[in-house]
Parts: sequence; C-alpha cells; structure tokens
Amino acid sequence: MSTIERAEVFVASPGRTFVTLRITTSDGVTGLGDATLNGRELAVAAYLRDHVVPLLIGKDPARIEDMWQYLYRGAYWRRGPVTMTAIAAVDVALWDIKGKVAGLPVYQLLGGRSRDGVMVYGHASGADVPELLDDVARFRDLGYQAVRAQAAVPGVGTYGVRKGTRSSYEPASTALPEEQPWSTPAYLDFAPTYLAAVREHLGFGFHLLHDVHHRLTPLEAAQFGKRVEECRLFWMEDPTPAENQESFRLIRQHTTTPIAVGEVLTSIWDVQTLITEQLIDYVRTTVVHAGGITHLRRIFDLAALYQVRTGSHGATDLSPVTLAAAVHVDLTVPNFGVQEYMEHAAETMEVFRSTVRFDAGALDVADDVPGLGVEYDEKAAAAFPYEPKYLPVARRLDGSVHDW
Ligand code: EZ4
Ligand code: CO
Repeated sequence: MSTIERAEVFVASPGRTFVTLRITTSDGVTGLGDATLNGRELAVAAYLRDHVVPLLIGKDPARIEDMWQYLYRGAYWRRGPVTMTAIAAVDVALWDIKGKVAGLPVYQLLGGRSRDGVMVYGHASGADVPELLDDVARFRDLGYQAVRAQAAVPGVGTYGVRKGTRSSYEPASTALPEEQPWSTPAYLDFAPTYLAAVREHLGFGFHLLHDVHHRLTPLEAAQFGKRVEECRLFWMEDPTPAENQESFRLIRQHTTTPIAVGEVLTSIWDVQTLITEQLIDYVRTTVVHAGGITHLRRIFDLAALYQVRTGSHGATDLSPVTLAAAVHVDLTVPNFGVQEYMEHAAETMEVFRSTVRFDAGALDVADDVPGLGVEYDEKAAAAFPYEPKYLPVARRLDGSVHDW
C-alpha cells in the first residue's frame, strides 16, 4: 500500500501571500492543496504544521472521504475558517494525488464534464463612473460574458476598486490594516446610479454583477435590490452579514434581484437555511474555505435540490491551486452558475505553474493532464519571502467600525 510519507507547508508572498500544502506518497506522487486565509495566513499554516501533518504520516492517501471525516469529526472543534481551510488543503491534495495515480484529470473522478468550459466573471471598477464604464467595456473586449461593477463612492469608500494600473485591488499594500471611511446613505444614493449607467451605455448583452460586501441591514438591502431591479443584475452579492441566515427572508419578500452569498461561510451547516428555504439564488462557498472538494460537492448537491446554483468565490487570495480545483468541480456539477475570476499576478504564476486556461470568457483545463494540473515551484517561491498584509477595515463617518 502506498502511504503518505511527507506533508510540507509552504508560506510565500509571490505578489501576495499563499499557504500551500504539498503531500508526497511513498510512491513519490505529490499532491497540492491551497491553505490560504487572507490576512490570517499563519494561523492555518500552524494548524496544519502543528496539528494535522503529524496525523497524515503513514496514512493511506486513497481514503479521501475517511480522512475528511477524521479531520472534521475527529477534531471535536468544528467549522470555522481556520479549521475548514486546513481540512480543505489536505482534501484537495489527496484528490490531486488520486488523479495522478489514476492518470486522469480530477474532473473525470468527479463524474466527468457537464459542460465545455466554466463561465467566469471579471472585476471591473472605477474611481468614478466614466472610469467604471471604460473598465466594464474593457472586460467585454477581453471576451468576458459576465462582469462585476464597483465604483468608489464619492467622498467615501473605495472598497473593491482597483488602484492605479494593478490588475487587482488587493492585497492591501500596508503592513497594518488601512482604515477606509464608509457611509451607507452615500453608498445607497450612488451605487444604483452607476449600475444603471452601465446598462444605459453598454446594454444588456452581458451579465452584470455587484458586490455589496456585507454592508447593509436587511431593510437597506431590500431597498437596494428593488432600486436596481431594472438593471437585471445576475446577482447582488453579500447584501448583509451572512451570520444571520434569517435576514434573507426579509430581503426576499421585497425584491426579485437575485442574491449570492457565502464566500465567508465554511460549511454546509452555514448555508443550510439559506439553501433549504430558497433564500438565495447562488451559493459562493469555495473549495479552499469550505472543506475542500469533498465538502463543497455536498453543499452544491444540497443546493441543486433547491435550484440554487453555484458561484464560487475566486478572488486573487485564492491560489492557482484553488482556482484549478474550482474549475474541475465547476466543469462537473449540474447546477453550475458562474465562477469568480481575477487574474493572478505574474509573480504568482512564476511559483504556481498552472494548466488552467482562459478563453472567450470561460476557464478550462486540459483533458490529458492528470490531477489538478498545477505544480508548485519551491525554488521560484524562495525569491518571495512572507510579507504580512491585511485587508482594510471600514469605519463609519462617526469613527465606529463597520462590516467588511
Ligand atoms: O474581498 O477575497 O467577491 N469577492 C470578494 C473578494 C474578497 C476577498 C477577501 O479575502 O469579495 O475580493
Ligand atoms: Co465578495
């Protein structure tokens, strides 16, 4: 029997910080898992190194389901982003190994293709409305069929807005969290107007998305959803903090704007009410933060019963390993909706050699590459030592902390 011989945890900052788990079997097969938790990276690295790696050595890498149950139920302490990200890293690495042993891409092990490619949405943003319109048009020119639009609220917030020529608005460039001002009334006045401007100038021939980033109360979210109904959004994302699954009942009663939730949720229990009461239209849980391929598929299957579609989180804090795993899952599930996609920095791609390809607004993987199709270049990573970075924190105009 092949056994797990080695499990290494790498922390590096090629463009931004990533934590990567590499498992090696006694037959010399390697598998990769992403263990990155934005702004809290070392907590997961320690959870893996100190508490999980010793449990892996000598175990059978083929028993993916049993390993998942062992790490989840066996730990006593359940759920939460640190635990679920660590379990995800092990789970994804074992799927990668299983694929390589079988000589098959992971999507084949999951039941094979349901579709030819995975539709993605890109992140358009602007410091003002004209800049946003240009940016949405740029994504359309690049072939995107779905675009998220965020503009800086005048005099207030810039969350979700790219800085300068960087390809993404993350990571924060400061070693300590930047503090950004926030005003809900200013946002509610402004955001519907720029979404309407996008439709007015660029039409309805593509999917338009918007991320509210947990900043509203249920009633404010209902008001927002109603105001933007004529824009026919693909979704309004994270209108309220999702710890309160019940909030969505109120939003639902008032608006037909579709709702997407779940990038910060980590288990099937965290989305159970949202799904079984059909309070959302898209579930945004991901491979890396929701316990890996094994657990994410359970969430997606539950969602399928209630006509909730998938829309996995895929910002640049999710490493190319997660992006590849997401594409393998997305290719197979019957209830796929859309996949978030932000291009990784060139430095990131020097370290993670990925076979995931973008074409005509969709991602795909090669049919003849076994496993996930990503390799980690340790030597290249050595040039990018760990640098601590934080997401910004939002404060209301009276100085009190707001939801991020
Ligand atoms: O702010 O990934 O929809 N995408 C997002 C992201 C999140 C970051 C947090 O780590 O909301 O950009
Ligand atoms: Co989001």
